[in-house]
Amino acid sequence: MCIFCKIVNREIPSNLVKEDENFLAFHDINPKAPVHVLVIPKAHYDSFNDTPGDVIGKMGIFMQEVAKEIGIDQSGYRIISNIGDDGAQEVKHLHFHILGGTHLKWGHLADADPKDFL
Ligand code: DGP
Repeated sequence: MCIFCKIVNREIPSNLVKEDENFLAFHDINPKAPVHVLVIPKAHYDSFNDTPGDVIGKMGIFMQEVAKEIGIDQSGYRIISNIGDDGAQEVKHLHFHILGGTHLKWGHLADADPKDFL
């Protein structure tokens, strides 16, 4: 069983932010911003690639509610889902990162010089 399924089953503790019948939101163990919340479906899907559209849609509504409840909906935030090897996905259970609580930087994300992409 994957680590996020264990969080769903309460076999591993998490710092919970919000829960409904389909989804969980909890604080990331290794925060990259003052606010760093992970949102996962209770059902296991390996990544965004494998997840039905209706689940993604419901997750979107749930994430809007999370952003409002943690008070970052007006100040702004970023949602990221890492997918597969090139996406640097570590945990193979669909999750979205909600990042905020400060003005986030935006820069190039690859090791190579951006000029090489042109
Ligand atoms: P990624 O798969 O690279 O999109 O990121 C996985 C994230 O999950 C990473 O930011 C750290 C977080 N994480 C991994 N294990 C745990 C855990 O047991 N508890 C919590 N709260 N977060 C975890």
